Amino acid sequence: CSGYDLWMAYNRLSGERLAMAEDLCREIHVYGEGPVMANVAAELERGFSGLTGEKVKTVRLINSQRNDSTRSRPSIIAGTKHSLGEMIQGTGPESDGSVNGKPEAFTLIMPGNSESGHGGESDALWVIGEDEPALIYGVFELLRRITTGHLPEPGSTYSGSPAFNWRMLNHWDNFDGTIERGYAGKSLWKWHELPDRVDNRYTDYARACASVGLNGSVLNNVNDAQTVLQSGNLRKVKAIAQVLAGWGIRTFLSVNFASPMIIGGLDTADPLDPEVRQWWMEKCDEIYALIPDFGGFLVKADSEGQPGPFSYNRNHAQGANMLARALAPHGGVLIWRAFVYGHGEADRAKTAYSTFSALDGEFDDNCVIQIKNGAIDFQPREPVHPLFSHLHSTNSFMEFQITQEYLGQGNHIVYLAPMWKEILDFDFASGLSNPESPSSVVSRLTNERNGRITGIAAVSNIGDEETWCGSHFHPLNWYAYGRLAWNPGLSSEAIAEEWAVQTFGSDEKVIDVCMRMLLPSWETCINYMTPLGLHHIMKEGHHYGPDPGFDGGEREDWRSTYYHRADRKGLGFDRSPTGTKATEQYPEPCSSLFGSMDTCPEKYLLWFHHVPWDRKLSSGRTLMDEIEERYKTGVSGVEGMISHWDEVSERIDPQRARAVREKLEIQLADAREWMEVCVPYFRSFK
Ligand code: BDP
Repeated sequence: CSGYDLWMAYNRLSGERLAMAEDLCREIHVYGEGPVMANVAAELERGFSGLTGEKVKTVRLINSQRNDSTRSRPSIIAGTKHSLGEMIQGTGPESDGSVNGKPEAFTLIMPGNSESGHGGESDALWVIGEDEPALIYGVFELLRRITTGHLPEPGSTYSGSPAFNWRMLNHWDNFDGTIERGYAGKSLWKWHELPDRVDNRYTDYARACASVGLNGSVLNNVNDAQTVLQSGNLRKVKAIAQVLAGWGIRTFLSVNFASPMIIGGLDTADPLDPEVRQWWMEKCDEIYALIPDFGGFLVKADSEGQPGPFSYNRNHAQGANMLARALAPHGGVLIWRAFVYGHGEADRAKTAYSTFSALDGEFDDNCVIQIKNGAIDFQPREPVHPLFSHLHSTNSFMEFQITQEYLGQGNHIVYLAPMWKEILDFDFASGLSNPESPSSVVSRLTNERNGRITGIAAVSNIGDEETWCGSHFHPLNWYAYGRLAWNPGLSSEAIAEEWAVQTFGSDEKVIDVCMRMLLPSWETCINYMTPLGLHHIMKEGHHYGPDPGFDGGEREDWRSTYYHRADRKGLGFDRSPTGTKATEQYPEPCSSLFGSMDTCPEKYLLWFHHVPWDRKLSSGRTLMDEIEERYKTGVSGVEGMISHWDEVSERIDPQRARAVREKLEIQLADAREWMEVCVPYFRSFK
């Protein structure tokens, strides 16, 4: 197995699951026409052919103007509310097929049992989509449930709809084919071949995204957007957008704020300049004429050297609104990143909050502020970004990073769903994990009051390697991100298990080992890299491997020593009221909880406090001894992953077994290096 098929391998089932799949695919009718419907029919055919091991030939795409001569006894009927029309009012199953009117919502209606007395189409399994994307999600849900053995009960109805309106991948792909922070080969997008040659891989990418419910894709890097809006490039974008649209995915672009100067020949990019506004309006007209379902723009402005409104003495709201107004007539969304720092704050962690909380309420309705999960930069663990507690009148998206820039990149197997859930479930009203609370991050982000736009984004880990993401296990994080974006209530366990069954098959021993490797892997990584709230002590620039002593380079806030602040007295960054007061950016009770060394959760201790070396922690050990213990635990965690894998490697095809073993060996060597570098380094201060 090369890994190319990801979690859509559709391996032949056995036993009861096989019998069920065979029964279900007897005759499949898909009602509708057009590219999405054709894709739905093709996926059902592909899925059932794989799952049953026999070529399924009975998938028929039926024009909505139903011709009675085609009447037979289908086993699956799939369509949208619109394409099924009258069929779901009365003549079909007892349910009216209502999918609660929400966009992208689907319903699966299971056939009744044989005694139910229904004949004809009532014996069919119905997949009904509120709209075309919904039908795609319904079909993938069905295929997933058959594969994992979780079909709803006979006669029951199951409905699904997404928690967030926008579920996006952000690609940091450059036009020269490289990927910023990409660890899985080159970019998927072959710009030099487009638009004439449209690689098949775009379709498989879109299928994979759609299978987990993703519906937006930003094609290019926020740092490589100077020329994307040139007309020739837009025609290339259109070719990709057409493929993605067939799977319910809208295309977005990262744009450079100075585009009117770089490609438009103007001498300013001032957001209040009429010519600049006009330029953007015309550019948007051009884009939408080519790509009518274009999603919108993502902008990194006044951050790490990217141009922005500051050059003209304008603020972020003025910059964002100008672009939003050019997109608004077409229904486009403007996503503006909150990743800003380096404008005179003593603590980098505080900048985004101070900048954007002051502008709450000033952004247009089609603007969104996209905020990284933590206030620094995708560290192995960060406390939640305080800005999520504060934007009351501004749309905001969560930004996660799937690509493991700071977590061992393409080499370390680290399952990230537990990290994302820790952030999403965080409750500002208690400082604990409580997703149900109205003040939890997830409640705040998904609350649709006043027609807000809701969404979640993540920086992709996808490249053109055979496994797509760097190893056979790395696609799990793409999968898990999509599943959580659809339903943040899913557990990390459930997601890992369904991924493993779809990827490796249903051998219980293999699944059990995958779970034992994956579930603790994030804590293991934190232990061998940055325990107890340490952060940003990686090697400079590429961020792989330890360099806690790094004290050079151009910026103070890129140095390891800036973050850990080790000295004779202790270790950690004092962000409490005796330090930079970053803890005061959190609402109570979090502000007090984090602000005191006595109440601060140990996982964030060195993030918020400068802690004396001899302070006793909850284990009874001193800070220094606890640090050493954590690094050791991290290393033995990886040793454990290897011995688990060895238990089942013979039950897995040799190619994948070997490839995973090799990655684990690298991970172990790296974990040891982290321990061997960091423990003596920190001890040297005592
Ligand atoms: C940092 C990356 C850098 C990105 C930046 C960003 O090191 O490559 O450009 O984030 O998010 O994590 O813009």
